Amino acid sequence: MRVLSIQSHVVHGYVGNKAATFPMQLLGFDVDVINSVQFCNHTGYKNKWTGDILNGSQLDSLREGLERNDLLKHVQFLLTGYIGSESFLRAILRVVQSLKEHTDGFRYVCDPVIGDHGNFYVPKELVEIYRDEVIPIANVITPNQFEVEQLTGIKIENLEDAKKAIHALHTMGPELVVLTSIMLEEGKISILGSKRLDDGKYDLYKVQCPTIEGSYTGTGDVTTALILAWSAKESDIGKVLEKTVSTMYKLIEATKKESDGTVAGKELKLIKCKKIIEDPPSLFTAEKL
Ligand code: PLP
Ligand code: PXL
Repeated sequence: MRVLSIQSHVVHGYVGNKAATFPMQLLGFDVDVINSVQFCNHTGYKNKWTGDILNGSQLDSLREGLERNDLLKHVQFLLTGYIGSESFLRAILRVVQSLKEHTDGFRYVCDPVIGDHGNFYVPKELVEIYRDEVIPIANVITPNQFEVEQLTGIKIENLEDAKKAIHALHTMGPELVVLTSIMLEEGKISILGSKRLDDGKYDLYKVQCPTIEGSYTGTGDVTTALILAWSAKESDIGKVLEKTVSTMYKLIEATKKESDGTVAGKELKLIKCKKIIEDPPSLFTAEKL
């Protein structure tokens, strides 16, 4: 199973491809990697960052080279995360188009990164492009609460709102919709996963786990990589959520335990958690809704 992953590279630390590649490799995937940026570290460090950004035409050039050497024909999955510009997002659309032509059964797993907790990480113009052009050709999407609200216009205050938003997202195209980190109850985080069945109905599951105090960077990137990997191996969406959430919980717990409170000290302890990623413990049970 081969994935093409188009995300950030950081020299130090674990976000983007540095966070997503290792878990997918551990779970048995070959990962072809395009680095959309190369920064010294993630953008949350106090002395900022240095490095370069790939533009849309440079991505086109890599795609053309891969096409010429017939290297897209074995790529079953495309994974995209944080994308910072309209031109790069449009070049991704051309990659999806090409992969659809080269591989039968190809799946596009899209984390529509827009922002979190009311803050935009990307130019607002990208919301419309995600909604109208990207989500309709994605098979799997993993938005967080803020992203769902931006994409659907539905504010999520309870489970009924979440169900309405999931329905709206399925209607746009994707067969698997995973809402990562929805706040439905104080002190708990809910992850909802919904798969469209052949009869047009949805199989919907919820997993809840306690929130771990503090904020960690790259968690969303690992989450989407795990959803990609486990949903390729498991058809039961409840099991996919259980394995993903259990892995994330242990990973964040281990990171917090080792952290000295500095930004560098809060980098995800991915390597230390190798065995957990490969064989997650059963910590949480998915509830069928
Ligand atoms: N924390 C836990 C325990 C999770 O299971 C998940 C996603 O599954 C997240 C956090 C997601 O984090 P983020 O809010 O960065 O998407
Ligand atoms: O985790 C998302 C992400 C991706 N890429 C870069 C980042 C971050 C988060 O800070 O800095 C470069």
